[in-house]
Amino acid sequence: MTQRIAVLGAGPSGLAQLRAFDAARRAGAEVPEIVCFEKQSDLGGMWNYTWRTGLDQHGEPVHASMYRYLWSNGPKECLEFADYSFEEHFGRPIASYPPRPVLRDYIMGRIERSGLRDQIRFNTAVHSVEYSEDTGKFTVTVRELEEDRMVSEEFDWVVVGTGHFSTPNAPAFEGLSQFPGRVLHAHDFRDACEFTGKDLLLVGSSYSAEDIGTQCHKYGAKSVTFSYRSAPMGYDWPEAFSERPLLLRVEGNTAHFVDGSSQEVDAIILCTGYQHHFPFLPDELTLRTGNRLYPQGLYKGVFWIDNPKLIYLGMQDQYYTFNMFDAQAWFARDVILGRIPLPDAEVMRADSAEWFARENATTGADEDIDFQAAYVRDLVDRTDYPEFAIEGVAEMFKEWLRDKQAGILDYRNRSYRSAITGTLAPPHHTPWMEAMDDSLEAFLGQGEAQDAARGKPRNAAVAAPPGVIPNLRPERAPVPVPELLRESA
Ligand code: FAD
Ligand code: NA7
Repeated sequence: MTQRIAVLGAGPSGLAQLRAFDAARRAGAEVPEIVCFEKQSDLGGMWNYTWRTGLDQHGEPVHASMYRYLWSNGPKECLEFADYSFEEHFGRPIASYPPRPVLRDYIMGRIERSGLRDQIRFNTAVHSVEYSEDTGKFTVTVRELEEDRMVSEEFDWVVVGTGHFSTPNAPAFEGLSQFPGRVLHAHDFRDACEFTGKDLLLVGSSYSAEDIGTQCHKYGAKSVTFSYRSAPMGYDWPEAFSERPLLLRVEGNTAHFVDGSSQEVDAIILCTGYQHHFPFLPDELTLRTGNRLYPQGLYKGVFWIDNPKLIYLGMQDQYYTFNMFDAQAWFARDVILGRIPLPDAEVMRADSAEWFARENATTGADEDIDFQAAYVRDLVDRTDYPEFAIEGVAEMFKEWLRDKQAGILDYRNRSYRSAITGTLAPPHHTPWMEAMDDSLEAFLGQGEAQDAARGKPRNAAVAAPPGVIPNLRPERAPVPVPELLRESA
């Protein structure tokens, strides 16, 4: 009898699983029946925007943590699918840092062109997964949201691709309940314009703090104060920004920090990260981990060692994203198809422990990047996922870190070379700080919409001499192309 696979979630991870099986089917393999359950009404996962916060119209938790005007926080060349380039999707090269709708379009394009939409049951929230030792099968119970009906089906395999940046980690601080301004977690942040003219306090010192802080500055916040627990971000911040140690308490509008300093603030945004949260899984199948590069309990970062018919995709902290999810999905596919045998539990545990120790031994971001590159390499080498320059991409990530150090408000104006097509991305028509319109049309257009928004003539992209990426800020000299990117041409 044909095996059945339940894929939970139609974000980049779940969709990678659909694409992996489709690639095998196109190559002549007989593949299992796949049903993908997605509680949203469309595919794209986190990359779908909604104005909603809290619970959705069906009473389900809103998944989205992305906000208006969000632009990719890393070069698109670092996440490009090895089997579907940006150039193939858009028909021409595009700039390295697209806004959210452009990346969503790219994610969706690969699935639409493969005709895989039919495998997804939208408006269907997974409510429970149970495993029977007797039958060796999972019972997946979903709520069909539009009909408000519970339905159960049996599956041989379950692939969890429900993401881990949706359930806030929201610590309490003394005095917050009396604070006269708005207090929210990054998960509920939607529109920087709400904070124009305000003094903001952002607790946290990672991606959300950095991105929400710089975005609020871009849209007119008066000041942005970051409060860190472990270490400041340490960028060369413009005057409107400051970094303070951890928030101690709030009295009225005054935020007090552990070093005795204080600051008047109008609103507080907790950029304190997320929890891995799987309310639909029983205890014995639940992954419990912090946001780290090698969560424990998983073989090759995907197979639940205690019951390897349960697969988790995308549960790692992420430098690599879409291409890593693909590498995982191809590996999972080949195990399911019987092409790759799984070793016994003890061997899986030892392998996992080795990777875990290796992650613990890394010091600093460059080594973390190399660690994740090695992990992706380990997976890609075991399947027929198209080869891509994984180590070259790692060097791009390091370059990206240096770009951010050089200018936290400028780094998105840089260009990178595709590891898939070899094309160097053209500069965007508008510097990021002046690009107020994040629509796909404005991004792919010639910059007229941005000119109108800025109310001034366009700072046209100047043709650069070979080997030089034009930097669109007029007051700065052109930036030399890093050696490593030129070499990979
Ligand atoms: P998700 O994209 O989160 O998708 C999970 C899917 O599962 C969703 O569609 C959800 O509706 C569905 N789901 C959840 N629970 C259920 C359920 N019970 N039943 C049915 N369906 C369910 N990555 C980058 O590469 N570049 C960036 O610039 C970037 N910026 C980010 C900014 C923010 C604010 C956040 C939060 C993340 C960002 N990321 C970025 C990381 C991003 O999460 C990944 O790119 C990617 O979306 C992860 O894919 P996923 O499929 O694992 O999870
Ligand atoms: P991260 O990267 O997990 O970072 C969480 C941050 O929150 C980090 O700076 C933590 O400090 C801080 N944190 C966590 N708990 C606390 C408490 N109790 N008090 C103070 N500070 C705390 O999450 P992000 O939301 O920034 O990024 C997640 C994804 O969203 C990412 O992929 C992005 O692209 C967007 P620490 O450094 O651990 O001391």
